[in-house]
Amino acid sequence: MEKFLEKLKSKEMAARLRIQSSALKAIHDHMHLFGVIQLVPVLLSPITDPLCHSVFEADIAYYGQQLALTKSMIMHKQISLVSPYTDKIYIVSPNIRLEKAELASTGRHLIDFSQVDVEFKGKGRGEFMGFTEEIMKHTIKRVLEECGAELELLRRELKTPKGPFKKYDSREMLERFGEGYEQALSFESSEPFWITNIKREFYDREDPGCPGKYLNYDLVYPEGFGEALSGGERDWEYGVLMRKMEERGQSPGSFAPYLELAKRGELKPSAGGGLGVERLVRYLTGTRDIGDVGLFTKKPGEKVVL
Ligand code: ASN
Repeated sequence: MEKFLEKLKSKEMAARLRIQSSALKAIHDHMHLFGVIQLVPVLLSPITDPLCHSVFEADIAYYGQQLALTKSMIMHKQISLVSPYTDKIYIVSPNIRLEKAELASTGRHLIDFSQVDVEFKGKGRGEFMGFTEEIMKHTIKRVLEECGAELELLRRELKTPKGPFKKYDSREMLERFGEGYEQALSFESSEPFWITNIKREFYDREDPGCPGKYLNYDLVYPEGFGEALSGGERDWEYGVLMRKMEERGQSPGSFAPYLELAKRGELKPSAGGGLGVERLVRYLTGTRDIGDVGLFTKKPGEKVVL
């Protein structure tokens, strides 16, 4: 409790919260300007993101039904675009991922965090990546304009990136730097950059003309701050989704309503991604430990105080 109170009452925490508030307002303004419709988050559902790494499950039994706490709204994003009248959506979405304790020391993992989750119907990765670069530049610019005193208090030197952000293929980077390529590149970069073509979840689109190539991307912060956003073009066809689930050993029964919509031809091509809110604040404020960026942050394996 002492440690929590000290964090809660600190000047630095107040400065970080003001910067977070300014950044979120800048993001909402940008979305509004481009006609992206805000949805409210889904916290509980029979389906959620399978994720490509293992976490403890967070399920709740309710009147004989098994419901999962949201790991990400990826499938709900695709489903919301079934409407012929909606083509661009976003949500500030809380996600629960009960990560293993080993991840506590990365400085960037929480078990309860929020992401700005975005999806555009009928768009490809080029358009989505361009939009993301603009929102990132606009947000940093706004924080610099509005939060000079707070940045100074935190001794953070922040610059608006010039862009366009560089793009690196994950396989080439793996050969050059080995498994830790993302972090190695992050440390040697001074502007945010993209990693493309990452083997990941069944919903990330595989290039039909080039099997094994993924039309997805991660946006990575410079100065060693690591991943900012992950996303991709999506697969939407029933047969393709079924094949990819099978390849990953995932049971179609766990995604039944989503697959039913795919089978009916209701899902549509789209591209999107999710920008982690706490990671954004971590970068903007130059805070190395993500546990310090918010009031109620929960790191993997640590006792939850509040
Ligand atoms: N939000 C991410 C996406 O749109 C998915 C995730 O967070 N796992 O691709």
